[in-house]
Amino acid sequence: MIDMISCEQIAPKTSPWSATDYKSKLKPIWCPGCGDFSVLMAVTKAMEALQLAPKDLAVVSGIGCSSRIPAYTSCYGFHGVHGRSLPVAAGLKAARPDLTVLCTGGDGDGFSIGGNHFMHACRRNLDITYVVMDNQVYGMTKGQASPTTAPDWDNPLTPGGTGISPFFPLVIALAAGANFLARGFSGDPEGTAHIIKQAIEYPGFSFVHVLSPCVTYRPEQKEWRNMVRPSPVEATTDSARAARRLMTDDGFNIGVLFRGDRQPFNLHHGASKAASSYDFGAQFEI
Ligand SMILES: Cc1ncc(C[n+]2csc(CCOP(=O)(O)OP(=O)(O)O)c2C)c(N)n1
Ligand code: SF4
Ligand SMILES: [Mg+2]
Repeated sequence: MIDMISCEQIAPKTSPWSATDYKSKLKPIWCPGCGDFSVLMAVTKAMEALQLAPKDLAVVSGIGCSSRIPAYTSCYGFHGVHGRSLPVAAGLKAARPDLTVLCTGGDGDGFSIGGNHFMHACRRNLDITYVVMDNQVYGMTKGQASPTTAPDWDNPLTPGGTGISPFFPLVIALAAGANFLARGFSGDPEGTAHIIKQAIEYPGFSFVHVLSPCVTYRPEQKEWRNMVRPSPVEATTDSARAARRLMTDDGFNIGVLFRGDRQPFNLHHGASKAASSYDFGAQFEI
């Protein structure tokens, strides 16, 4: 189901904005202890740090527990179709380049059904920020393995594990052309907020991979708290160095990892009067 809401109705205040001003009146229905609560907090704290008026912000998502973020924020929101958040975000950015567009979702939404869109969003490099809450499982549909699930995760739906190598989102994003790469952890909402703020400020396609435990279907992920660490090295601007680091990374280094120098996609590239949607439509008039 697709919902579009008017932010003027629910965020009538003016600046200065607090993190609470960016929260909607809806109470999240996530399981107690779900990492997504902290990611929501990080998103609203990043918005506060940026002091962007809610009318200038849009949060777009697909389907999944993590994809409920637009319902819980008070800016423009679009809770759309499974795996299709990035095409919607791209279309919105193309039509309204003045808006800050944040796309949010899960590992199933973004890397499985939405995997092709993920690669091409990186390649296209529109000025969008994509925050993925990775819990290495399909939480909403009760615990199936996702593309980031380890091959030996033994559970009733895949006894003995899938036996399939996982997808490495940051490596794929780098190879496909994303301009800013970072990893966050839901257990550190302040740090994640700072990362999301930097990602929004950075030109081009920014990808923030957030480790966000699913306490219901992957309770062992509570251990991530003891496994994460700040990245031992500063973000690099060299894509070859970033590739080497990411290929040897164990998945628990937190921070900004890569800042690229690609120019964001020029929305006016090749645009001409003849190619405008008005004239295109006119070609089909009968
Ligand atoms: C086209 C389509 N296929 C499948 C589904 C069922 N479905 C809903 S959410 C989901 C997976 C969600 O996993 P993820 O994106 O990792 O989010 P999480 O719930 O873990 O946060 C699936 C398969 C759907 N809604 N639409
Ligand atoms: S099923 Fe998992 S991801 Fe979904 S709300 Fe519960 S803890 Fe969070
Ligand atoms: Mg998931």
